[in-house]
Amino acid sequence: MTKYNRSKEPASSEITSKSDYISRRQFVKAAAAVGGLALLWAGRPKPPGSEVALTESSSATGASTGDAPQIPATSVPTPVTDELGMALTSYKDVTSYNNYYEFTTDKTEVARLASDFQTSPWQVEVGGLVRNPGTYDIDDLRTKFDQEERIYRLRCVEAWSMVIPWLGFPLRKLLAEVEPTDKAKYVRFETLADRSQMPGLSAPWYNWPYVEGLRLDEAMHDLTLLSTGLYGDPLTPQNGAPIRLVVPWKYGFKSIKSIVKIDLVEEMPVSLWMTAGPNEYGFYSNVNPEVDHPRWSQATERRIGSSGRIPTIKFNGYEAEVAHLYAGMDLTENF
Ligand SMILES: Nc1nc2c(c(=O)[nH]1)N[C@H]1C(S)=C(S)[C@@H](COP(=O)(O)O)O[C@H]1N2
Ligand SMILES: [Mo]
Repeated sequence: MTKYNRSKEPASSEITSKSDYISRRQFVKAAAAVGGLALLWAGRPKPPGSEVALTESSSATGASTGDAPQIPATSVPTPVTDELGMALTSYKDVTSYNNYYEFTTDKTEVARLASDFQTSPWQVEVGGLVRNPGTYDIDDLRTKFDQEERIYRLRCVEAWSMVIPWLGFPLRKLLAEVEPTDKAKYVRFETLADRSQMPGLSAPWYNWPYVEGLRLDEAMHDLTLLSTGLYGDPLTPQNGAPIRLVVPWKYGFKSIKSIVKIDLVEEMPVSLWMTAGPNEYGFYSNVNPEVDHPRWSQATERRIGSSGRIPTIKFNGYEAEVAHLYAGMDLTENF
């Protein structure tokens, strides 16, 4: 699997050493082998100059390459940034600044409180309005479906964001396996709720278990991922091990962690956040800089690991891929 430099990646123009060069070549090979990443990158619009140069001679120093092997350049970029040229958030930040209310509402304490969370054995029950209900072991899910790498922006409703290289497989592959019936219109997801392991469950003002939902067409979209890892490793407990949803064009809370149950249903599921604050958190929760949260603006965001604020992009930058799902809908009404 891809070998990542887990600290903040230098800009490609700063990379000069041969060992970096070689490890970056291995990156490219791994990415190409995995396939998903290469395809994802190849198919997406790139701003001018965002292409990562892969030949040593193109490094900014112009230093002699000596007897370095001359490997031909390839058009497959290494996973240093997302497709918009935004740097990956460091592994440390991704795994130490987390929202996981079953453990605590203190983002910097989740990792510690979740460190002993039992994520094996683990089963996911898939049922409801399907022809082939089934209980899947996490190990079977990992081997049954090819694990792809997907670099996605994660935009929390609280107006901070990250760029994360996930591992996983599209949810649509699992849904195809269980065969939703014609009656199925929505997918409902549920997180484990184990009071012996999750101290945050003692907060009585949340309607546990954590529940989330998607419309069936949103769930079938190729961007919608069931993630089992990040930075080439299995998920850490604080990031939702052993399996969590990632829906990159929606606010982060839709990306439900540590899933134990997936049901195909006819009615729109009521999520934990819809119950907690119906005026603040809607079912759709698409990232939208034009619709403010009642208590703060959604026009800008704080990228973790950087200073200052950057503009928030409609649908978190995935508008070309997903806007058609909401054609004719009032996105202020359906927030
Ligand atoms: N079960 C569960 N899933 C959850 C949450 C949670 O508290 N419980 N928090 C959500 C929120 S608000 C965000 S922003 C993301 C954070 O994911 P990360 O910690 O992997 O960055 O997880 C989401 N999934
Ligand atoms: Mo969030």
